[in-house]
Amino acid sequence: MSSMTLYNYFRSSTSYRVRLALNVKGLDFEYKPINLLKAEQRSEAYLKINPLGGLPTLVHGGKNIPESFAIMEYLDEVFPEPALFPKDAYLKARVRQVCEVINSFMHPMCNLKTLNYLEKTHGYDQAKKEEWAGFWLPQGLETLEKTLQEFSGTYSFGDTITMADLFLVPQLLTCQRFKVDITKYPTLMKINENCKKLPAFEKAHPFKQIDTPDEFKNK
Ligand SMILES: N[C@@H](CCC(=O)N[C@@H](CS)C(=O)NCC(=O)O)C(=O)O
Repeated sequence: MSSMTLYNYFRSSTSYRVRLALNVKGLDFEYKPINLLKAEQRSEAYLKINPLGGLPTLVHGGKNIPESFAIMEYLDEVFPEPALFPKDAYLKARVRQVCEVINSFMHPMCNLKTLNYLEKTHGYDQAKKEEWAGFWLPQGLETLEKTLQEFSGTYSFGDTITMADLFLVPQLLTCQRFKVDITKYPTLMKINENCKKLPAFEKAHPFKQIDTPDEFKNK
């Protein structure tokens, strides 16, 4: 049995990021599904390992690590090959910038707890949620497009996969889910298409997981 367990959910973009990091590094892990729609992330047992009730959490050698970015940096330190950051300090900072735009600005806007709050407190239906997403997410996409026009090659930073790609691809799928038009961003589209061809990305895709409902399989 693998010494790593990932508590995650097929469609969670933060879970998808970590699956990508594990696959890129060729690491085996046990997949523990936590169903967000059944609020399993707020069960007493899960809150013991992740007090904020967010996915994913990695358990490695009996120690748990919540927060996707913390998990991915940990994996990069413990399993350094292939490296997820460039060696150059400036480029490394710009890779982190991309990750942060996604992690701190874009992801929280359409997180389940944010949308649940809007629904319960302000009566948002699906159309209003899409309008909300359509206001916030393009601001992040424009920033990413401008940034990656400067740095991209085949992938976000030149021709080597970095942490930036592992954040970008899942976030673009979330944008599509909320009907945000990603075709307006040619650099992001190019990177997305190139990444999606890689086996590590194919394997991590939300529609290919053990907890993927039948309606999403083989799409
Ligand atoms: N910053 C955290 C966010 C974790 C998070 O909230 N993940 C979402 C899934 S993408 C979640 O579990 N949401 C549950 C909820 O909002 O109740 C991370 O990167 O791990």
